[in-house]
Amino acid sequence: MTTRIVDLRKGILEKNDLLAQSLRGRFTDAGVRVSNWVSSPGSGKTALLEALLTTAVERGISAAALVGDCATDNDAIRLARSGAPVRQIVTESMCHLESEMISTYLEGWDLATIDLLVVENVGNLVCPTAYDLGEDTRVALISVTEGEDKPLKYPQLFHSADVIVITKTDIAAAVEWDRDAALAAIRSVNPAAPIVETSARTGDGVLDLLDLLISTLTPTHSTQLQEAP
Ligand SMILES: Nc1nc2c(ncn2[C@@H]2O[C@H](COP(=O)(O)OP(=O)(O)O)[C@@H](O)[C@H]2O)c(=O)[nH]1
Ligand SMILES: [Mg+2]
Repeated sequence: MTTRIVDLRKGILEKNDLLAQSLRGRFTDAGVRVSNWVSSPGSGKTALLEALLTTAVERGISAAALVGDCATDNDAIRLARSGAPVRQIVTESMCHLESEMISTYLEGWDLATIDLLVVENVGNLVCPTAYDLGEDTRVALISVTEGEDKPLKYPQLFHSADVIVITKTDIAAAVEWDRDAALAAIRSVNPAAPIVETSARTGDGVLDLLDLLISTLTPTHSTQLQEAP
């Protein structure tokens, strides 16, 4: 029984990885930069993404977003306020996005006209880690309210990230965020990824993050090493 479940999971991951590779080829050919944002629910992905999309639109960067949640299109409505094209993926019982969903929800969009595509994954620190979506940049986010040790508790995600974002820095003092401890925790699982400290409230770090996502980064993550949840 256990062997069959492991085989089934392996099969799902292999199918996902194959489609992700083909998506990556399409993104590269179209010259679109793609990032996959992963964090726990409530860490501020949508708020930061709304600020980032608004800044992109103001600067004439053609940005678009796909956003995954188990239910509601609340986040797509919030993100659409930026003026960028946005589509909601409702996953129902699924705790992560898969490359097939990305492929389906991209239908009708001309990738050649998009500079930056951001995928906001379902809020979860474990499941999305195993699923490559064809992105060039995986972004792991941690808010100052979550505790400095989260990178130690969820090392697979933070290790596999190409960029690490700290969110809600405007309330860091109020929640007694220990910045040095957090940076040490991040560095112990990921020695090299750029770390961007941000606040969707003040706009701090938004431009730095945008610059990183549209610049040329070498993908370093290796989702194939992860076991499906
Ligand atoms: N103070 C502060 N609150 C924030 C910030 N970003 C998000 N929030 C709040 O955190 C909560 C969750 O944010 P949301 O963007 O929905 O998180 P998501 O679930 O990761 O997409 C909301 O109440 C936001 O208003 C921030 O930079 N500063
Ligand atoms: Mg959200």
